[in-house]
Amino acid sequence: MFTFGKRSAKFLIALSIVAGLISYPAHAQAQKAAAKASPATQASANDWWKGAVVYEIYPRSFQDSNGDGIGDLNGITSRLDYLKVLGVDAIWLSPIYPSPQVDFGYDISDYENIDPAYGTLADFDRLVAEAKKRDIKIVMDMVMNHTSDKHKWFIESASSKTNPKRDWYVWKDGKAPGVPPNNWQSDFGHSAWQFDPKTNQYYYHKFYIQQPDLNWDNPQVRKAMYDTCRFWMKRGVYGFRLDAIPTLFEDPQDRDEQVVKDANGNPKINAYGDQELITEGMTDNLPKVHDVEKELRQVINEFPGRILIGETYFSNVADLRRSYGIKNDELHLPMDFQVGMINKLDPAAFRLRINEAETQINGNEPLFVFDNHDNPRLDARYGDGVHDLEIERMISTVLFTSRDTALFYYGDEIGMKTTPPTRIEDVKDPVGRTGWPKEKGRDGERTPMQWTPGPNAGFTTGTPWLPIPPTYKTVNVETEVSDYDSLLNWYKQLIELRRNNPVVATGKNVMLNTSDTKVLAWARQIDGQPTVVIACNFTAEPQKFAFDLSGTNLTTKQAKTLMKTPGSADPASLDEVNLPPFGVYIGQVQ
Ligand SMILES: [Ca+2]
Ligand SMILES: [Ca+2]
Repeated sequence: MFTFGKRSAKFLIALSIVAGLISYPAHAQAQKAAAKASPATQASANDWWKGAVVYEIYPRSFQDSNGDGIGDLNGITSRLDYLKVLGVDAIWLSPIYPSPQVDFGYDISDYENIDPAYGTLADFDRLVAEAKKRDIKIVMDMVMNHTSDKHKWFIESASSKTNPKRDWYVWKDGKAPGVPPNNWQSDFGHSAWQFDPKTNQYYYHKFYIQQPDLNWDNPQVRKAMYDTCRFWMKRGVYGFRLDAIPTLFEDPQDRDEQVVKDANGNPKINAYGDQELITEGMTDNLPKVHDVEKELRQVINEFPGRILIGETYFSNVADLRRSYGIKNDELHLPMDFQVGMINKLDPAAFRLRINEAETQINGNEPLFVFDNHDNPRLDARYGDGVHDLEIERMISTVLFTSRDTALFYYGDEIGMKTTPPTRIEDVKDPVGRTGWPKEKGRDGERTPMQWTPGPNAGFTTGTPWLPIPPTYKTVNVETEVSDYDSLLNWYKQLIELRRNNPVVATGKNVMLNTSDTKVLAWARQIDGQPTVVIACNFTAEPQKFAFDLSGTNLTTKQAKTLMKTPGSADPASLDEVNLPPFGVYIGQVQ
């Protein structure tokens, strides 16, 4: 049994649900009342995604329901109450389609079914229905750049040069016998061209050999993929996360990519031992992508309230802005990795990037994301090994109290640690097998969700497909639920603050103390409503911080504390905020 200490009744009920002590329907009325006040429901229903909280589930690793060691749809359905209480508005499911699993689902062999490892279409329908009861929307991953080489389209395409589906993929002659058409490389290492002896041509694969690229210049390909989107929207799916969307097109002249040079003018060599190439404009980010994004938006618009999220790794805000469409007629939410992947605790960099998202994307909604299934978890990219909990608290504060749609990755909320394999024979991700030992692959951020301190962390009764990290005894939902100062409860409170305070949900972002090198501070404002101010200490030393409100219209320095680092004192005024190492203060100006 848990000991709760002195907590509000509301919090007790919520915690009990999280712990699975009572079921959701018993509490439905209280949730409904809470939902009434939420800004998301005040906005027009079709704009539900603005200010929403989106949770990425890697289905293989979330919850196993049948003891085969692999997470599945029924497992996800059994954890919806947890997500409801956490405050999640939508779930993005990494791919669950039939797949040979060469790239764990990002190699799809049938776009309109469910992989038997994850369940059935009936299981999927039940997941959608149960999620809907809890006002949680399902967003599917959609992989449009390539299929599996086991997809019937590719099998037909590869069968002969005259097959009607030959032109559905990117086939080219070699430059000479044994020489590929050009120097393009796979993002997963080595040449992007695979020779097919049967038809004496090469096919192009931006990713694995088993992931041939579709030819997006072919209108039949476009129609097939758009119909697939309709298929899932009819089943109640609320939109798509478009995998690798900037890579749809390649240079029509097949020109070589340029080699990146190091400081001495020598070719730069990457982790796979290949020369690093400049992909921009050749196999990445071609202008024609925007034509497809516009067409997709039209397809999406056939169903109200549906959204397009983009996997858009851009190096500048202009490309990000362009992805929304010149007339805001492309992606609703291209991911802004420029904030989340700064990967060092530099307040100036955070200030610059957050402000760009606020001021340079035509007033559109930014989508901030700090973590996903392709990158080491937060501890590995931002932690110092000493204050990881405090740093993760701070990062989550930036995520949930900025003006954005907030996307986070399963396990972030309990502080799961990156746990890469230590021996090559244990590596499941082919990226790690190709790149070992420099590149250990992505297994380390895909370990099973840690639910309990019990056997296999409550993930499975069988043998988990990836080992459970040793941290699970303390880093798990059940343990953290009963600790008021845990990261899990910090997440829950932040999300609750965002749901209940319209200024935190949608107010404009105004950066404060803009030359401070140690503290990142900003204000959230809506005319006529109390301003909310936030300060995050980006250093391992305590800071005495004074908010500089000169960039705002505020005249008072009196504030009510909304949230603060556990154990720290309420400040007497905004001139004297004592921030512990990596500490956080959120106040409402009076
Ligand atoms: Ca299973
Ligand atoms: Ca492509």
